[in-house]
Amino acid sequence: MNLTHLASALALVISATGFGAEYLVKLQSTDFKTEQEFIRNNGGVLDLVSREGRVYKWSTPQSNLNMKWAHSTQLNRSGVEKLEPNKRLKIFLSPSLEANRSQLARALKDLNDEEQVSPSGTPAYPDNPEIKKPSKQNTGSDPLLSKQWGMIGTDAAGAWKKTPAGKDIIVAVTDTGVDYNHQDLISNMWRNPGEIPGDNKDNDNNGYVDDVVGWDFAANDNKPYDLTLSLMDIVLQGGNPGHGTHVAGCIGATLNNALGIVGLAPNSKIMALRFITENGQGGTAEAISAIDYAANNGANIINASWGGESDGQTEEDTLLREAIERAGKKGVLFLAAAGNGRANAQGGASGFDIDNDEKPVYPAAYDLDNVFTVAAIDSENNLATFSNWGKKSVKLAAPGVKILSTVPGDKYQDTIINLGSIVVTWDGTSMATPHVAGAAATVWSMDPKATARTVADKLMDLSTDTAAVSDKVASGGRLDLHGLK
Ligand SMILES: [Ca+2]
Ligand SMILES: [Ca+2]
Ligand SMILES: [Ca+2]
Repeated sequence: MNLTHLASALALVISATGFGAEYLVKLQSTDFKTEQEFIRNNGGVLDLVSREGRVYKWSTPQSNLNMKWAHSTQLNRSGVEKLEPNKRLKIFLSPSLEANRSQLARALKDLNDEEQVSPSGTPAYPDNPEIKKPSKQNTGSDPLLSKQWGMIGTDAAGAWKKTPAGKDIIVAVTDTGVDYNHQDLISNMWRNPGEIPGDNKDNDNNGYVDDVVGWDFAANDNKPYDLTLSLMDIVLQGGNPGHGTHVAGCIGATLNNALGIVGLAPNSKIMALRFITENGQGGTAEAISAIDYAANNGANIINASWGGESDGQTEEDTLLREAIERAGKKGVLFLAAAGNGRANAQGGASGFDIDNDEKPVYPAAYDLDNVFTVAAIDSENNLATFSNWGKKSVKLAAPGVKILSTVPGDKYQDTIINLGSIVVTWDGTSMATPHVAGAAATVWSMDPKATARTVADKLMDLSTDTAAVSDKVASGGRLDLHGLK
């Protein structure tokens, strides 16, 4: 292959992956005429992302577009209200996984040569298993509860006695998917009441066929399964599979089923909305669709253990912001992780900054009434070494270091990888946030007519003053349900 051939092959790969060629367009109207006019003027393909938001994903064959070009006169802006890049959003990975990635790759390669780990390209579990119905479970105490320091430190058990523990509250997990058949989650998955499973029809007419437990916006299917790759792929490809299942367990794992762990709101329901792939990234377009779905299908709370950096041009983030605002108008509380930038500040890879007030991470730093942002503490009440903070933009600190929760295949983990010399634990503001989402569901279930704002205020009031975060978060404290009345 000569150089010219190589160059054209590369160009094909670039345009096929869509990077640089996908935009979000807000049109003045969603009528056929306006859509057609845009395509006639500018070419490419429009896919509807949000009817209420009038947002489309515009895929254009011209892979060399940039915002400068888009703002220039070459784009026909007739009928166009806004145009933004379809930015990549990332889950906030375990910082120790991030920091040890190259070392781990070397160690795993050695093990791989000895055939001790499954080779690259082998999923740990088949994707998209049939969605099972819950069956009757045993009763008995949960054997791993004594190891859940986040439940103990927030007096979750006390709150379960004083409240309906999240009953009738729906929490949408927007993430890498959820193992909806996990033995400790299956009974607490949201079941779409208007949908008849497996009849290939959109019974409730919400635009999604057979959406029984949620939707997969990354793969566009009705099985938002948390696809888990081999350890090698996790390390090489930058993902953190099992992330969404781990988040879901912190919120709503089943109480007293004689199995595993408990979530902070063990009577709440988990709506699984996958928009981040097994490689740890998802598009803003898919995030907007997932947020709309949650708000339109009855979710009270959205958990967002993900985000993106801002380049300071806040106008480029307005369509994600508008989606969260729309959800707010429908009464939805949006829980956002502050980000894990501090680890990077200590010499790791490039990433997020420490102080969200100074250098905002989105959606964490959106100044919206229904956005509630969470930092992470460890079991000694120190601010986690990696946790972002923000006296204005971050509200509360919650448990986020070495968190024990559910992972795909009926398993439980507080440690992702232990190779002896390298130990990677389940850490992150990603884990702190679902603790608060669960606490919010538990508080909300005491008074289902309460608003997102009053539930959030109550969590602030209940927080316990904590020295390490007194100047770092708005409440000056950590999540605590001990004083709940
Ligand atoms: Ca449907
Ligand atoms: Ca799927
Ligand atoms: Ca359990």
